[in-house]
Amino acid sequence: SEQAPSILSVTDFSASQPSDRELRDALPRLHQGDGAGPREAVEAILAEVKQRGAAAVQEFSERFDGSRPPLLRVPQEAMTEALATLEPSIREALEASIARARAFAAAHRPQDVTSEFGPDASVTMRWVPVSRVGLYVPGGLAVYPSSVVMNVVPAQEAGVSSVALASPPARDGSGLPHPTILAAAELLGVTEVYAMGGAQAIAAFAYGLEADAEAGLPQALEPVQLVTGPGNKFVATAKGLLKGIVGIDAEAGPTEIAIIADAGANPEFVAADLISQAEHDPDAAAFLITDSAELVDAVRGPLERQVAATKHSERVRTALTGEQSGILLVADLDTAIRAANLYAAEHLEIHTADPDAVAARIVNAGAVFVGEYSPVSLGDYSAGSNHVLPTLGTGTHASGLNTTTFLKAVQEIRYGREGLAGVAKHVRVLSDAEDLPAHGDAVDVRRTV
Ligand code: HSO
Ligand code: ZN
Repeated sequence: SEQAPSILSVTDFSASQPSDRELRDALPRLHQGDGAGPREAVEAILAEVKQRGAAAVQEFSERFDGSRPPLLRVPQEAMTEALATLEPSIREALEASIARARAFAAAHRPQDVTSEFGPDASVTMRWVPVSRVGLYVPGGLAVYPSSVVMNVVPAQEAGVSSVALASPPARDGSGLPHPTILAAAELLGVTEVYAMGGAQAIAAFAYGLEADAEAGLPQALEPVQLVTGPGNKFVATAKGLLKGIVGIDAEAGPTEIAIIADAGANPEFVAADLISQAEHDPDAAAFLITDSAELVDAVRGPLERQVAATKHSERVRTALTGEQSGILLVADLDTAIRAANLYAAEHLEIHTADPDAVAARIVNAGAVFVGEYSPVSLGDYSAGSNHVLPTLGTGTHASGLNTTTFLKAVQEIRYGREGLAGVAKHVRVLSDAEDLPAHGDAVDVRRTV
């Protein structure tokens, strides 16, 4: 048989002190083709949905998802039925992850804060939830009821009053999203659910859809102000193109895991965790950073054995042999930490003798998993943290989905006659300096009456 390409090729910097530039160049990253993406196709879809509404959404579902949902709006009976027939152990597990996610999200509702600048002068920062949001839950290779939880819970804890959810029709002929998706939504009290996916779903959220009984849309879909949730290339491109009309969260790319491990790390754990995220997608990234040549050797056996035994072996092997995955061997933990910060992984695990000390020095990562008993898959489902996280290095400036994603900060200015008089001369001077004298006049007119 043909020789398979090797899993996780090694870049060896153990005998040198690489500069940031050298480290950055050595990071495993997927080099996307021409970068154009499906832009033209998506532009056409957006225009059609804008013009023809629900009927166009139905047609695109038929073309891309293989089934034309007779009902675009999922009827309440289907929601109730999905929850009633949900396997009890799945319900129990979902309820447990909802409870932790809710406690975590509730803790991050920011306080309104007022800054006083004298008896008659203050400014208040007031946090206001986005009025209406559209949450997208992908179909594709897997079914993600956990993503329903991760999107809905922080929106609810932020106080969003209107939550709509979209997910593509499953390929089971029902024309509805997968029953576990519906059950999770029902469990969370989200009743406005649409059987639609891809770019057409994002367009429907941004533009809204007029009621269309023939398309199974008895009431209009009102436009939303913010769309969140992961999706494929078409969804990401649509979000990018609609950014001016609707708010979006980060455009999530394929899953990434990086692990910083030292000589004391357990190679079985390291291998299992790299494989767990590689399971998502042939484009998923798995990156081991270590100062131990012994660990590089020790992880080989467990990797080969676990990859061969795992259910999605082929997908995992593709991900682990891809240019986006690899092992970086460095001289010391300082360099490992530097590499991790340059990489800015969606998920970073720390398997070292003092994981807290390493974690304290991590500044770029979507989420940090501290110590070898905090695997990423715990965070994917049940830790209480969110699993919608920045990928492709955007962890340098972006945050994972959280309560504040669904809030806006409105600044309230509250000055009285005296308070205004206290700064009037400065406004006058600055408005003249900018050659905008009417600005100063608007203050002075209040001093002369
Ligand atoms: N690791 C994925 C989330 C997920 N895993 C959902 C399992 N289900 C992206 O962070
Ligand atoms: Zn996962």
